[in-house]
Amino acid sequence: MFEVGQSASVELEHLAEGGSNAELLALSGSDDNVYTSTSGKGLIMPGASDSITLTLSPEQAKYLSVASMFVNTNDAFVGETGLSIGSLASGEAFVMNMNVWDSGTEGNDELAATIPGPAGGGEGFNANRNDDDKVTFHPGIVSKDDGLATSALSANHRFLNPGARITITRIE
Ligand SMILES: [Ca+2]
Ligand SMILES: [Ca+2]
Repeated sequence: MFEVGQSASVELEHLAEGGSNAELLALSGSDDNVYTSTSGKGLIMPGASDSITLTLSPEQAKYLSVASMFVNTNDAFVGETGLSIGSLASGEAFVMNMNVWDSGTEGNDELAATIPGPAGGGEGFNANRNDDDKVTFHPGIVSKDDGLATSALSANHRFLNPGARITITRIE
């Protein structure tokens, strides 16, 4: 789904900037490397969780990638790419913390006009790339409380890595 230090795909740009997963999900119909795809139920609030069940053959689908926009940021997302799941035994579970990544497709200006979601209500995806065009660790946000006067964000929008925890359980 992504490679650290490389350009994000346009599909990932849609997710990171605007929260749309439709473009990534559509790859299972057009990209031979994507066996299947599915969506969560929607917004996951801090401390909350979601559960998704996938039916697949371990011979055909040995790797799992997962990503979600980090709301109230320019282009942050949380996720992991290419998690090896082919050797999980029935009943076995795998837990890991997931990093917050900067998709590198939009500068972290924190302006209301460029941040969709409740804090900004601004633009989601646009096709321009005015950041370093590399997926990197997200440096976090500054916020208006910490000196960025033009920021639409306040101290309670700040975050630290990791951004989420995933548990993968093979159930049969
Ligand atoms: Ca960025
Ligand atoms: Ca963009």
